[in-house]
Amino acid sequence: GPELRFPDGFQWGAATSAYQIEGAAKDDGRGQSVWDTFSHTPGRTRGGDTGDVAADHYHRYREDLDLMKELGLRSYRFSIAWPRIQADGTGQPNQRGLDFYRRLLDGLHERDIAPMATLFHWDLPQALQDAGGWESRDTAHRFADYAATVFDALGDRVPTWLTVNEPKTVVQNGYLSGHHAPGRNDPDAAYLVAHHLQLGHGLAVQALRGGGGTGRIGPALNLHPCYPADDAADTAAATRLYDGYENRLYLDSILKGSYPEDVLADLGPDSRMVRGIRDGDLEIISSPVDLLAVQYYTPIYVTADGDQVRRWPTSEAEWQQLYPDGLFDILTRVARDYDRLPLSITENGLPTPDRPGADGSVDDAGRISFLRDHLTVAHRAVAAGVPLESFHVWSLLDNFEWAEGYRQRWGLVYVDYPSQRRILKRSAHWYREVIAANRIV
Ligand code: GCO
Repeated sequence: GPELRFPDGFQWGAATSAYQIEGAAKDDGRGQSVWDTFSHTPGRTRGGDTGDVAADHYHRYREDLDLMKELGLRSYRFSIAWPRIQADGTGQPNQRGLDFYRRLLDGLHERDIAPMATLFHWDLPQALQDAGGWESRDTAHRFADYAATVFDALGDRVPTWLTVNEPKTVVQNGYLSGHHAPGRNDPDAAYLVAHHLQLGHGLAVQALRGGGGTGRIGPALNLHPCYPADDAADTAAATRLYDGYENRLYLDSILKGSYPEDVLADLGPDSRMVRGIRDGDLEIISSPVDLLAVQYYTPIYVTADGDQVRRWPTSEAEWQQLYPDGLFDILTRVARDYDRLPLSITENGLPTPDRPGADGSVDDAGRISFLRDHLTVAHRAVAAGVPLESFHVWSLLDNFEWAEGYRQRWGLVYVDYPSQRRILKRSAHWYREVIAANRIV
């Protein structure tokens, strides 16, 4: 077939997040986060798993940096744990927490790997949750203060910042289904939280610009292309509204400065969200960004009743249907509808039932074919003119998969948790070849 070569300088990467890999939950003055509380609450995570130790990356980051180098990564996306920087979410920064990220950043620079730092990947300081969490408008201001602190301390070392990771997941999993922290089941609160997360995003963008930061900044959104399950007119209408809640509620506000009318009408004027929008908020939320980070895992098929149905085979994560073309649809759509902003794919990946074989190797053929299929689609999008700069596999390492605990393995690198030994899976060896060749192999 044709050579699927990527543009020169394409940023091949892998992604992680702090609570999922760091462990060291009490080290160096780290405060408690909502995920510590949640995972330590009986019944919340599979097998009672917590992030207390995780992949022990806080202590093993040098070894992990060497693994990244071995893979040939050009970009590494990680997150900064707010409770390491401000144990209670406010006030003077904790120098030891900042020092950890400074050491990590130095290690990346020594290895010529570009850092991409996420400011918030769900580990809200528990003290802020106790004061209302993202239901409280003040949390958005606390987030901007924290962001400004991090920009001051680490800005010379970070070329690209991401603000809030997947605000939608906090809304849907944290406040609708409740299977993520803080474990709430309150639709009216959920959409107020959506507004405040986006307000926090916009205030953080302003903090970077206001502080004279030179780095680029943007949001990290998990986008779900929504398709009608049949040809009926009702199904088309239901799919359109579903798309509003999944995609436009975040894209239109951040990139166009307005919330989608259909979603606002559906929420109604008495909803806490609609009542919580103040004059000027949408100007803040739509402060100009430098890039859009897209995370793609699955499409959604919608029925006339506005329910989801399964149409394609699912992965070990039962919410994930395997449909690579959805990535093409979402990339071309955002490139078309949102001013051709530079795009990064900051997460894409698959859980597989990995186990070392008799010779100690881990043969994750399913992950290789998943990534090959999605990269083929990404390549097609680039050929169609989509300004795509980077691709980050979720994830570098096996890690704490939130409510699923450690059983689901998403890494290119296998982690044997009892010994904390790392093993490059077959997909890691394959990805190294892709990066070296700058094309799909
Ligand atoms: C995210 C993701 C990751 C997950 C991955 C697999 O939102 O950034 O939830 O943290 O581990 O998506 O589910």
